[in-house]
Amino acid sequence: GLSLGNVQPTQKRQKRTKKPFTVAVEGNIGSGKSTCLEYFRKQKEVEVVPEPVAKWKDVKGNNTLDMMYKDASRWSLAFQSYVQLTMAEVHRKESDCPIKMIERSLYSARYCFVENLYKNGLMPEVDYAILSEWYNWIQENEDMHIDLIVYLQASPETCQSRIKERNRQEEQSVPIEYLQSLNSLHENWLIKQDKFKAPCQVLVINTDCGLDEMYKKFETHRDKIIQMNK
Ligand code: DCP
Repeated sequence: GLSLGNVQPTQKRQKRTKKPFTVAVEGNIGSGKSTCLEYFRKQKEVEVVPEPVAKWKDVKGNNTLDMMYKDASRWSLAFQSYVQLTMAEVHRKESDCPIKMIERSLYSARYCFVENLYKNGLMPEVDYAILSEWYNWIQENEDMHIDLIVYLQASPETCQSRIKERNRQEEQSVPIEYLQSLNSLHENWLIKQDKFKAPCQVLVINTDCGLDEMYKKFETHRDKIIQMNK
């Protein structure tokens, strides 16, 4: 039969020796996460792990991100289950740097994106139930620890204009309502913390501003983020 290996999850966790201070950068599509990561990549204490979006766009030649946007009811389970797998790998990745900075997390995939698809009737209930069970299993058996969330807070209008500007082909059909709904889910999770609780401290940075201003804000918060590791 199929061998699942005999290493128990707790043993796996103990084997993970290098535990960096882990920071997840969260925020709506177009909120400025890539810009934030780009800034922190220049800090010697920080190892940046970008989102595995290139993998999502090429699963044996299939662009699953595009497929999801074109036919969510059909493809969002395939897409989100692959997001979940590749994000679990990001969480598990060790680092030689004292600080590991990741783009998004398993939490936002579940609490914002999967939730959004289901709530808006774009994902069948059975798909939602299966993904949620997988998520719960990962949460119980894998290391999803994060120490700090940097929440880039931006209005849906700001996000929409950045999406238009950068012109990523898959996202051109994303309506403002989708961004509004994702924005509320981020706010509920990270600010109100009603249905889902944030797993750690949240640092909020508003990014309804130009690029120069954004870099200034990241600089202002840099020491705070790096100091927290001490
Ligand atoms: N995505 C999704 N479900 C997830 C994670 C991401 O549908 N669980 C989608 C949304 C975007 C694309 O993947 O179309 C990339 O999303 P991000 O918002 O994570 O990354 P961006 O590059 O858009 O972020 P930013 O503009 O803030 O740099």
